[in-house]
Order: sequence, then C-alpha cells, then structure tokens
Amino acid sequence: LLGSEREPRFFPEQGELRDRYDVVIIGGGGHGLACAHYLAKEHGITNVAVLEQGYLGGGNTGRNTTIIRSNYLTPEGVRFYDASLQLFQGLSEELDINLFYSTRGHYTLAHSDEALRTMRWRAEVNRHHGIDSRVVGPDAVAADIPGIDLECGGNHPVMGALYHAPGAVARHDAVAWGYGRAAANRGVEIHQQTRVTGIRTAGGRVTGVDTDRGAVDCGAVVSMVAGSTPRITAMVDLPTPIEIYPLQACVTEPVKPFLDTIVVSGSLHVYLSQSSRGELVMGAAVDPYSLHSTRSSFEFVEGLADRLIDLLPFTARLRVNRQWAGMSDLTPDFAPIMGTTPLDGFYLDAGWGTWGFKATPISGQTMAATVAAGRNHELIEPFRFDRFTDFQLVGEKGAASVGH
Ligand code: PYC
Repeated sequence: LLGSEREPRFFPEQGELRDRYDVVIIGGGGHGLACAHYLAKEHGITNVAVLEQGYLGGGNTGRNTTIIRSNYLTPEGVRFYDASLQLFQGLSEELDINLFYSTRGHYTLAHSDEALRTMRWRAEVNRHHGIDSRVVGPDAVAADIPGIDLECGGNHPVMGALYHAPGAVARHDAVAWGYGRAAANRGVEIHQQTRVTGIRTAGGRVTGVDTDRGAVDCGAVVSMVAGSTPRITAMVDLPTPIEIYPLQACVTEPVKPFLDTIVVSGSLHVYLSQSSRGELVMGAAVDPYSLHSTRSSFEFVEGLADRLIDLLPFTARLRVNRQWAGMSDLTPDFAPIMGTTPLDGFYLDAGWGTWGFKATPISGQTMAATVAAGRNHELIEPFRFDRFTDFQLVGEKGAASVGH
C-alpha cells in the first residue's frame, strides 16, 4: 500500500470542525488529551473536540524532565499526586502503548539543617498516607549516586536526603499520544493547528468558542493550556494570580548507564536522571524573570553546569547535546487551580508550574469527572479557583523540587 492508502497509524484525519460539541477542551497536551479520554471512557461523553494551536504534546508535555513522584508536603497534594502515580503504573496497559514507565527511586538532597527539617516533615506526611518516603543519611546517598561528591566542592555538604522509593520517569510524549489515540478511538475529535481566538458567553455561561478555523457552539469549555493560561482566561475576564516563568532543561551526550535514581537538589538548583539512552536529563530553577517564551539561553546551561560539577565532578567532561524550555504557570501557593469557575460551563486546569507532567492522569480523570458532574471532584476541591479569595491556600513550595 502507498502511504496515502494506509489507515492512519495513530489518529484519524480530522475534517472540518462540527457546528457544536458538548465539550471543547483547549489544549492538546497530556492533561487535555487525558481529560478527553476519561470523558469518553468513564462518562460516555464523546461529542468532544480537543483544540490544539500547535501539535500534540508540543507544549509543556514535551518540555519537562518526565519525573513522577508523590512525595509532597501537604496532605491534599500527597493524596492527589499519589492517585496520579497509581494511575501511571497501569497506564501502558490501559492505553496499549509502551510508556517506558520506570520506577527509579527519588532522592531530594538536603544541604542544611533547615532543608533536612523539611525532608522530615515531608517524610512524616507521606508515611501517614501510606507512601514510601524516608529520610536517609549521606551514606545511603553515596551508595545510590555513584560519583557524587558529598562535600559538593566544600560549598554545600550533603547532610541527608528524602528518599522516595516510588519516584519514576516515563516517556512524556508517549503519554500524550496514548491518551490522544485512546480518546480518538472513542470518537473524540482532535484538531491540531487550531487556535482558539475567543470564548463566547451569554447570560453568565459559556456558549461557544471562536477559532482561526471558524466558530463552534459548545456546552462546556475546559482550559488545559499551562503556560498559555493568561491568554485564555483574559478571553473571559477571569483574573487569576498566575504568573508565567520559563523553565529550561537539557540533555547531555549519552554515557554508560551509571545512575538508576532520580536526584534533586533544591539548594543547588539541579535535578537529573539518566535516560534509557544514557543521556543525563537535567534542569534547574525557573528563569529569574517572568516571560512568555520558550527560548533557551546559554546562561541556563552555564549556571546549571557550574552547580552540577559541585555535585558530580565527572560531569565536567560531558557535552550538552540539546536544550529546551517550557512555560510554567506559577501560583502563589505552588498548587494548581482546578475545576469550576465563576463562569458557568468554563472549567480551569492550570497553575501547573513546574510539576504538571506527574499530574497528567489524575488531572484528566478528575477534570473529566468535574465536567460530567458540574461540580468539583473531591480530590481537586482543595485546588479550587476561589481559594485565593477565601485564604484557603495549599502551601506546596517546600515540595516543588525546583528553585523559584
Ligand atoms: O516537581 O518533580 C518535580 C520537578 C522536577 C523537575 C521539575 N519539576
């Protein structure tokens, strides 16, 4: 068969937009596609369009360092991310696609008494919720992280670490493809290269969206666009406290496998793991200024290398092969904003900052349940839109991994 005569390998060809959908999801990243999948699978809602301005998984889903963990600080966060981790563990089978889900263990290094105190706090909250996290000493760190300089060049000696056994990595873009294919197989339409330019409302509720391919009516709009959130919420005059900061990452040339675990140092602003190909996948703090851009900078790699060499001196000899950036939609309390909003029929899944990939399955599932029921799923109620006006914040900064 000629290529043009074959069945599409992954997604059916999408024609024109329909006149009306029950649900329009803005954003064809992991969260949007997961929501489409669970709407169709768990609620029988299939008259759904996912509108993506670029290509599937081309936003933050394809721009993170693929870390999955549930070692959060607040009970609300721990419950939510642990439910996500549980879903991740069965996801390759559910979606019939190899996500290369790999449990590695996750070290968060402490270089000060204050950091160690936070690690103890997190370990206590985690264990209370049945999650395998514990504080370990420098010897355990040295045994699991070959090549580490525990003195960090004399600058920030490692005093201990939070060890989180279920910490994992997975092939990030396959998560988007898997959810997209599963949703499409149930009748969801996925329209790439389709930019939402406006949201229509009447009588205090959503009635449709305008796109660069025409207008459609709909009963509900779900915004799942991470770093583009302010552009979408401005369309419905819904102010949020979200600010956008770039988060950059890079990979080195491949080297012989030496590192099984995921390593995070909030104080050194470094985190890394070794991919199945042997590359070190690494990142640092968010950029020190708010910016709506995915450009990468030399300053990022230079600063990261400077601190990484303190931790793992041999990495001074490695070349960086590739770098990229995503746009983090940060909230003041470092927890997401999810669920219903003051505008009927408009739902928000945002504020994913630097921790959105690991939440993909549970965000999709709980947002789908919220849209189907018209009220927040209990797991996301703590992350509700109006928590900033009634001062019920969910302070997760201590578990954010990335410096801010
Ligand atoms: O939250 O685990 C995390 C993380 C790692 C890198 C960026 N965020």
